Amino acid sequence: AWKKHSVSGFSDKDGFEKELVRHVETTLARSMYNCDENAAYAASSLAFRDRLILDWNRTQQRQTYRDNKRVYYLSLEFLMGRALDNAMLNIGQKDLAKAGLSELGYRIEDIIDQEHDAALGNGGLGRLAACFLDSLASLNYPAWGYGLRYRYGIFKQQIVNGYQVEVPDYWLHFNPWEFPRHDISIDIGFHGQVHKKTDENGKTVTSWEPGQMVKAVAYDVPIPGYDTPTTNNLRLWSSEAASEEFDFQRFNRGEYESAVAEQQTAETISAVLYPNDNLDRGKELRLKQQYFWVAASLYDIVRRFKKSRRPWREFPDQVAIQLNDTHPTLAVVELQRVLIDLEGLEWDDAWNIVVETFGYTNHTVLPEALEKWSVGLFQHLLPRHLQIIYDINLFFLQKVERMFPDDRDMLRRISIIEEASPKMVRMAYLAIVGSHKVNGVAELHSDLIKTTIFKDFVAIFGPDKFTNVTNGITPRRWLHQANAKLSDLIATKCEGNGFLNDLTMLSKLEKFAEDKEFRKEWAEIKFANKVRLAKYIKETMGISVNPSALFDVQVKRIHEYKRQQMNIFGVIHRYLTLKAMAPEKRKKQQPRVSIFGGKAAPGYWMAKQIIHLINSVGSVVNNDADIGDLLKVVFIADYNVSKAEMIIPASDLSEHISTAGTEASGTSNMKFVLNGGLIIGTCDGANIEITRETGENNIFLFGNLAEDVEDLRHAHTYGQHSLDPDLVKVFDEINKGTFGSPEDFGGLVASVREHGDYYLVSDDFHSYIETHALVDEAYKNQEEWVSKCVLSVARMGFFSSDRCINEYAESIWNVEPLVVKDDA
Ligand code: 26Q
Repeated sequence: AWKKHSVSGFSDKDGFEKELVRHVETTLARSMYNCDENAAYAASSLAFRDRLILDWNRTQQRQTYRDNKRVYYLSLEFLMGRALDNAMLNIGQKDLAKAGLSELGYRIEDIIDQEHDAALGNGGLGRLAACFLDSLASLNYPAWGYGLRYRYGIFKQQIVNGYQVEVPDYWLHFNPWEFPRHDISIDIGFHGQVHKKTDENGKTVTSWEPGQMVKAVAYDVPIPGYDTPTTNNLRLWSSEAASEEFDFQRFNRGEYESAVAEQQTAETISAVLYPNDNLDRGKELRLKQQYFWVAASLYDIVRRFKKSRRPWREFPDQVAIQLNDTHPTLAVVELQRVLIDLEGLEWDDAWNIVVETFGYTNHTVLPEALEKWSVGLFQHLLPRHLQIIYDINLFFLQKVERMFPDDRDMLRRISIIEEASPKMVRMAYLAIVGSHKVNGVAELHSDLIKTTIFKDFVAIFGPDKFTNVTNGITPRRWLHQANAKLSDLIATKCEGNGFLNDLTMLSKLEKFAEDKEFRKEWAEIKFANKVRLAKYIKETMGISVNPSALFDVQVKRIHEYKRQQMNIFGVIHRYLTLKAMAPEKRKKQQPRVSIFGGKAAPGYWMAKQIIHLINSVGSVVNNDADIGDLLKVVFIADYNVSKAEMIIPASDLSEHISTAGTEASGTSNMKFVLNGGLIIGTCDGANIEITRETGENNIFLFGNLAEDVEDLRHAHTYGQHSLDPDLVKVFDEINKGTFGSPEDFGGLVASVREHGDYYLVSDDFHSYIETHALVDEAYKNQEEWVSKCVLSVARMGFFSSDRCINEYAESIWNVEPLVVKDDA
């Protein structure tokens, strides 16, 4: 029978140790006398992996046998981070492993630390996909993720002389968490010709004869749920040369070199994750990646459906496919192609199936991030798909013309093909037309897409097609795993660990916000987390920071819209203010550590200048004897999931300060609050809902509102832009050379001064500085500060990705959990 937790865990710590030793001695062919931490990590992983496999097989058998509707989450990014810690916790056997490892002479933290992050994503969108997989499994939904098995994840960031340097992230030297399925391989076509024939019934049959074939090979990754035997599957596709036979013939013809070259070309498709976050740069290889992944995934899904021998019209009753942004939108076209060209369905019947099957999640309103591909590129790479897109567009335009016969401009605005030169395919429009639901990721964002970029589509399809599902995070990784001590303390006041499955149970903490003893324990945990981070900073950068100082953290991708530049300008302002003070007064100021982290896209020049400025300010401020511990500036290199697990629990204050209306949701804001930190932020994305849930007194909001942004930008363009006087002082100091050659930061200053200040740094600066002063004031009263933190955590239940996944399941997918208590 299925127990509440994993059926397949170890019986006891000795059972675990035995398996660990067996893997060291046989699988790894080493001796226990020569077993370093890395080998102990490998063996521990193999031991836990064996346990997962049993649950995984049973879950898959059960799902196949019951044949309920399944969810397929298509995402080009899965930012998974480490797997061992997560597997131990989800199985419920980390304590046992800790005891076993300790008996063998290892500290479990050191073993966990050996693992290389699986970094197959850029930032928010990729990490969201990973949180969703955790929730889908934990809630027992029959669900698969589909993605690409990149050979290189997001680059590793080094800081050299204050500048970002990118190093490739080859992560597959040893990866026990994936299972190659060489038997599951699919040939994917590109290029070639389209043929039209008339069959014996007079019906036109279209076929595509590709000019190039590439083979997709499946690699499966088990996704364990928390406190349940459900273990779902993440299938990642790897590209290989299509047919060895083909190469062999060429080899025999003496074309060895060109055969090898072709093989390498094929392997290139899944070689590297594009490191752009919120930016579209129409590269041909990226479109190839998208089609390769989408075609392989759909082939797999369709094959699974066909085994059930149901009629095609039941496809949407068995299959829900979610498009994580527009990156997989070709799936809409590919399914239509399969149904009409290969399965012989009529256009309308096929199209109804397609639309019922897909849901589309939008993650951005930034114009530079909205995907477009040139018609010419499509014609060259996917000629048959281009025809189908034209047909989809034709039928759509005809419908709109009937609805709005007098609005001539409407057709131009909503056409899937943008009539520019070159002509472009607008992927978001294709995704909307091809899906039955479109959702944004936080309330403000979902409202904005309805009133701005997709306004016409609301008029055409009606408001019910558009919905909101506010993002969430998994409390397993982001509380239980990252902050075990806080999680344990919470458990003592919330009747045990139940809050990890039902985060609304955190509300039981509310009554302890005024409990002195509880606050003391709470504060001690925060302090210990800060000590751990301070130690890391000392060891990796040689900078001493005082763990009693206020830790002010901004960690996320570097982007002008996220406004790290405003943060560092604010730090400079603080530095100048401290310098100008009489020593007596200075001594009384609140000590602070400003912590930054995040990667810049390699081609994003302005983002790289921001990193350089932060580091340059750090080397001046950190070595100024007048300042001492009152202000330190630290840039932590190579921010990633495992670093986030260390940094977030150590924050007192975190910064979520995007120009209002630009950050679709943000999810780290939720992680910081859940770990007992407060936020300084703008009225943007999920900050607004966090405020509503936790209370206005427990967040430091500042700045202009989204509704005012357009007018402010307009004013800038017409010269009505008087720079904030405090910001002018900051610029003057930069230009004096205090932080190195002013030319190095010329772009940053000019973007505010000369180029219209698109992100409203100057407009928000005063309110930002004032609000930081309020933070200093509030932090002086530690009792009250901690009580704000406790209240906030108590009110964070809404932001679990479990709530979020249940909303998708009900309002978009129409799927139900497969309850595992009774055995199938
Ligand atoms: C597009 C075309 C070509 C190459 C790359 C891309 C590309 C890649 C990644 C475009 C966008 C992304 C990532 C976007 C992203 O992470 N968006 C974030 O999604 C989070 C989850 O919903 C939100 O919380 C953030 O607000 C949003 O910025």
